[in-house]
Amino acid sequence: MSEVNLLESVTTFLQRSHGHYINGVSVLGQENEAFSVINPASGEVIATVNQGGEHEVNQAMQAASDAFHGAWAQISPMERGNCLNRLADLLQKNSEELAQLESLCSGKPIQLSRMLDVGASADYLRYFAGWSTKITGETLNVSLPSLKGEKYSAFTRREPIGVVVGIIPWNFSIMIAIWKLGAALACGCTIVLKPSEYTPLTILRVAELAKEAGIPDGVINIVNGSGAHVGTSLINHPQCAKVTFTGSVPTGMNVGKLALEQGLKRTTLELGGKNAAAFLSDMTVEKIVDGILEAGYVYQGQICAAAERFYIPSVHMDAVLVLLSERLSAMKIGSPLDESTEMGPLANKEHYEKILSMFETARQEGNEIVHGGYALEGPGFFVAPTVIKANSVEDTLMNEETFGPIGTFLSYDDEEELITMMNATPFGLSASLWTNDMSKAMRMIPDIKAGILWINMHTFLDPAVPFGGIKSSGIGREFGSAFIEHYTELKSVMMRY
Ligand code: TXE
Repeated sequence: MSEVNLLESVTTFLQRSHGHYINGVSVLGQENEAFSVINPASGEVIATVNQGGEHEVNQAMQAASDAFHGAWAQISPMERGNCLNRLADLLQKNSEELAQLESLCSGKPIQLSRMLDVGASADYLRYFAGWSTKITGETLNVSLPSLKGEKYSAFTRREPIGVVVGIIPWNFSIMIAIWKLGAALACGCTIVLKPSEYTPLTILRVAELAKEAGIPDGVINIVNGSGAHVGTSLINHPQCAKVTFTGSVPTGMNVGKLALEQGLKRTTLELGGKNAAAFLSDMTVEKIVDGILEAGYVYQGQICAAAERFYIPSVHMDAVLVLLSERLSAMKIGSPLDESTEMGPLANKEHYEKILSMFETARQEGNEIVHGGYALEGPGFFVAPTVIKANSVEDTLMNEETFGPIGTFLSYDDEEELITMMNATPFGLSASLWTNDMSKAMRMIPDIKAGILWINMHTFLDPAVPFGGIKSSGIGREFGSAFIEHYTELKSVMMRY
């Protein structure tokens, strides 16, 4: 396979002047400053995007509020679902254009962009579309005394929460935005999205498709700019009823604190962690290595649910590290636009520098770098996939999220001790347990502290299965039916008659 040819629509889109998407129109905004979008595979500027300011924030929030009370409130739940289904159709119709844009901006291998940012996004939209007609309350039995023959009845309603602010990271610039907007729109909310400064482009194109899908103006708005400025202004805005955020733990904590201070605004936080993958001794070395590659190295490890801590039975440790190093050496690292590429660059320069400093930390702490641990030559932000053998659970690489292609390994002998080690973290987004002994797995499931636990698999998400973290990895759940309570308020109605 070879490098894909860029579509003309991709080149034309990149050459346009970019800013924001407000009330159904692409606008450049009033600010003079622009920031550059850099292709992480080459380090070159591929587009510029205008920075937003108070004016754009106010316009977008007003448009979202008007649509919430107006056009979006007028249409039936069925039609809301139809809108999301039509947007899913258009994502699929424009699949290659969107996938190429995503790969150019984020360094994601093109096959993954096609499968996840476009293919899975369409599936998520269709899932949320189905929920739009199924959001219900309950009727309740009331036990109040009836002194003069009066009767009582009560019911609950799930009412859309209002204007949602969605703050998006750079790792899945289409898919995570779709998670937020699909959930919001299915529940009858409207949304203002703030993409990451590193990947501000793709969702602007999706917003244009949303208009083509018949989603009324103002229902989806996008304001580009920095987190500290535009992100904070959106959260502070009086018309913001809820914030949904995906990103790093420190930023998420600040966002959550600010939203609470600004009038207990509802908040969903999906943050990172230091996820564990543990293999029991009945697994073969080959199966363990297959599992490690699935859990830790897809998309350069830049997936919040990916594993970074690997626990291997001591009897298998040496053989696992040898085979894993062989498999990583054979991995094709290169252009994200080459269909045979298995690993691309890190998504941006700051992240690349952070990963290089993590290699340094591991060396300083006396960890053994079994494979990789260095930057690759040439332009772009490429590093070698890396395998580190830790000395103890205390080591930095066993505790701090790298968000890169770095697996840190520790051996164990005792399965009781294994669970204690897996849980010894302030985070709890995901974990995986790998064994052929399902009876043992079933007994261990309640003791492993994570929002999502995989058995013999890792990182796979499905719209029907709730996703979110415990402890410092977040608040709230996306998908399943769980998202509904985060995008609606529960109103109780009591009646005497
Ligand atoms: O993330 P941030 P950054 C990790 C990863 C990476 C590190 C930093 O380790 O190296 O975080 O990346 C917006 N108020 N993850 O700086 O800060 C910001 O503009 C409101 C893990 O990109 O979390 C962007 O849109 N918003 C992660 C979004 O928040 C603010 C995915 C995420 O930015 C803000 C990405 C503020 N004060 C990075 N400050 C995961 N676990 O999924 C920033 N933002």
